[in-house]
Amino acid sequence: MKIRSVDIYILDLPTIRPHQLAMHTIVEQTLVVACLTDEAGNEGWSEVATIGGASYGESTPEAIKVNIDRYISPLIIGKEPVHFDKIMYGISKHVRGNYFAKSLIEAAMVDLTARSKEVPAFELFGGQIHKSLPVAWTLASGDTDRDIEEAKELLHQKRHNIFKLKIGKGDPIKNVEHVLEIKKAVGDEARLTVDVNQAWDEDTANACIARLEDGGISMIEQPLPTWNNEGMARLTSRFKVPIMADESANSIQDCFQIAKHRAGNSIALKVCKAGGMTQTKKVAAIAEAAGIGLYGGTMIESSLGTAICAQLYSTIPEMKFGTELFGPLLFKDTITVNDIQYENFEIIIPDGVGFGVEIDKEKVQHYSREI
Ligand code: MUC
Ligand code: MG
Repeated sequence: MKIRSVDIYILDLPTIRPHQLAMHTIVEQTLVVACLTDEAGNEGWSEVATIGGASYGESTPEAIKVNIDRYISPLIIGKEPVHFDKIMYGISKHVRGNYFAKSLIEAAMVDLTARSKEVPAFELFGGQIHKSLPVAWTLASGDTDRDIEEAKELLHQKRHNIFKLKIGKGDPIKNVEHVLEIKKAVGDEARLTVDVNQAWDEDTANACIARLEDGGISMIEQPLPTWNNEGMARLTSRFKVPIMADESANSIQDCFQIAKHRAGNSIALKVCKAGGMTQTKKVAAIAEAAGIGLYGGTMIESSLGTAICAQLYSTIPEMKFGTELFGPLLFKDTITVNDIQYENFEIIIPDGVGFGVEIDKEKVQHYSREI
C-alpha cells in the first residue's frame, strides 16, 4: 500500500529532574515524531530525540522537520514502505547528511510495514536475539549527594546497576572527584562509566582518565572533540579502561575510520546517528569485524524512540556493554498508551506488532509546538 502523506511533529516533553550534560541541561527534551499514512489510512509512527537544540549535534529538531517536509517527503510519497531500504538508498542520492531525519523516516516506514504484516519490527531485521538487555541509568542531577542518593535507590529497586556519570562541565579535577566520591559510595555493587561529551583536550584527558582508571571506572565515553580521532586512538592505546566513541561515531564511514585507526575500542550505537535501523546494523557489522565492543546508546528518546532502538539492538548478537535505554524513565509523561517495561536491571524488549508501543495521539497534540 503506497504512502499518501507524511506528518512531522515537534514535541517538548518535561523531565522529572534537570539532566546536566557538558553542553546543556535538559529540563524539557525535544522529540521529533513522524506519522506516515498509506492510501488505505494505515499509519506508521516513529520518533527521534535531540539534545539542546544545536548544542549536542548538527541535527536540530527544526531542521529535521523542515528538511523532511521540503526535501524527503516528496521522495517517499507514492512509494511502497516495504521497500524502505531501497527508498533510503534513493534518498541518499538527493539528501546529504541529515541522519536524524533519515532515521525518523525509515523507522516510520518500518512501523507501517511491520504493522501491515502484523509482526514486530525486529522480524524485518533478521529476528530477535535478546528478549531483554542490561540498562544503565545516567546520574546527571548536577549534585554529588543527590546522584549518590539516586544511585542507591535505583540499586535497591533493582532497576539499574550500571551508572553513567555526565561530566565535562566546569573544573575537570572537580569532575573526577565527583565521580570518585560516587564510586566510593556505591562500591562494587554497581559499574560506573563517564561521558565527557567532547569537553576535554588531550592533556586534560590523559590526566583525568589516569585517575578514573585507578578509581575503578569502567568506561570513558567521548573524552575528546569529534575531530580528534588521532587523540582518541592515543588514549585507546594508552589506557586499559575502554574508550568509547559516541559523537565521533555517526555514519558507517565514520565508524569504519574509527575501527581502522582504533580511535576508540567501543562504539555507542544510536539509530538516529547512523541514519536509520538498516545503517545501524551495518555499523554493528563493522564493529563485529574489527572486534570493537558495542553499546546500545540513547539520545534520551521517549517510549516510542526507545522501542525503536530496543527492537533493533535486540537483533545484534553481541551487545558487550549493554544499553542505556532509560529515556522513558526520565520523563514526567509519555506519548504512548503502553509503557516500556524494566525488570531486574534490564529493559524488556517490546515485542508487540510494529515497535510494540501504541501512539497516544492526544499526547502528541498536547506536547506539539510550532517551529
Ligand atoms: C550521550 O551523549 O550519550 C545519553 C545518555 C545521557 O544521559 O545523555 C545521552 C547522550
Ligand atoms: Mg554520549
